[in-house]
Amino acid sequence: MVTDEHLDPAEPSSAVLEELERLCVDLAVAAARLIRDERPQQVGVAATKTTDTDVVTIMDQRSEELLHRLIRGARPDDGILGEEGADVLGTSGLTWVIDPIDGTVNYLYEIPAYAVSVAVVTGDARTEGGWRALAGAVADPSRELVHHARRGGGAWTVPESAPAPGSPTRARRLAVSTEERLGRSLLATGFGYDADVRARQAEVLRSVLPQVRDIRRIGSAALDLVRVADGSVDAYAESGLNAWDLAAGWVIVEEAGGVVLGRRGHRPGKALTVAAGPALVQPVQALFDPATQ
Ligand code: LIP
Repeated sequence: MVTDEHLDPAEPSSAVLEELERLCVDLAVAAARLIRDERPQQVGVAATKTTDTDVVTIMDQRSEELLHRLIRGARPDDGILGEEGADVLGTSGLTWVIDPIDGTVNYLYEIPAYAVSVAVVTGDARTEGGWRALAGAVADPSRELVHHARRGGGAWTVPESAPAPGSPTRARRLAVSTEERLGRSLLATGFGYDADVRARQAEVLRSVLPQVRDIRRIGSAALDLVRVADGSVDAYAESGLNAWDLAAGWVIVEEAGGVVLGRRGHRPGKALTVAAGPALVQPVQALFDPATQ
């Protein structure tokens, strides 16, 4: 099993972490402005991926191109891994893991719940369980907010127009909900694009629904994780996530006092990702993890 010690051979100094966090914020805000301010009247589907409903828009592509260019300019030795195909092997040991639009279906339908997720990770970003995020930012263009964290620095929300990390006046520090009772918990979740996977996820929800207050399907995993971090949902669980869906949100949840788990004995990822406050996270894991049933 990969442990955190294996993933952190040499943790960067706090000054470097702060610089990386600041860059995460700047990059996420730049892409957020692009997809909001240059959104065409008709967005249109540029391509499909795993299924006919797993779409890529021209703005996913433009956003990833922008992030790619800015990262190459600022940190030429780092790697890049992006949802729409960016794949650069770096030499520094750091990799930028980017989702240029998380919540693409919401973006396509003009539902204001989509995000840009930017994280910088150590370890092997291409191997599930092989990496650990050092800093991350999730920009929410519809609300003109950016949520961000770095290891040891707390989790924060700032307005897009004043995104300097630690800005004393306008930053809001995030903290997970203190709800401990499963039956009172508002649980965010999401579904994959594949019909068979969705059928299995619906089956799991049959047993979950009677045991929680209610569920929410927001449509952006990155925003679901931010909602756990700011306490506006109590927990989140989903299977099928990729590194770019969860890298930034994971560090934000942990810095807000939460815990992110996978299936029992595994790191978070495709099989399962669960996020909640410390008292709630294992009960929620048990609802979704067949290994605990
Ligand atoms: C999507 C998520 C959504 C999840 C989907 C998908 P995309 O990302 O964030 O919440 O349920 O399975 O992964 O495709 O919009 O970047």
